Amino acid sequence: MEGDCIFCRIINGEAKADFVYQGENIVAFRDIKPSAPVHILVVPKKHIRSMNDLEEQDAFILKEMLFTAKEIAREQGTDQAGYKLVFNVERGGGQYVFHLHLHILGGWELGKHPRLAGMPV
Ligand code: DGP
Repeated sequence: MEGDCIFCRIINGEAKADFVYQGENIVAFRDIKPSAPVHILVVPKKHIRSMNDLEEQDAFILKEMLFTAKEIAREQGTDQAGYKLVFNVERGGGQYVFHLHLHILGGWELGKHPRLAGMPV
């Protein structure tokens, strides 16, 4: 727990979030500033600053994050159409909150993903 970390405060119930999953090691909640129709953050309860700080002993956390993301994508109905999983790493990678998290971005109509604009699909 880092006192000034917003994700630690959400995990501890000191700040509100729209949770979609709460497990022993991992939680997931909706991003406050969504950049996709479905935008959910998968967050370990343990405070780890970024992917750069992930240690071998925490490999199980990464595994749980990925499998939880896969399950949430299915529950949100975006698994078949497709989705993105993104880790932003440090400032240069666009990281803003320095508590490890995995973005699930999806819910676009088939062929309407911004990356595919102008491409024949
Ligand atoms: P990143 O750039 O990878 O660090 O993304 C951090 C995301 O966290 C960003 O998309 C906005 C989201 N976010 C920041 N503060 C809050 C908050 O207080 N609540 C929720 N639900 N999301 C937040």
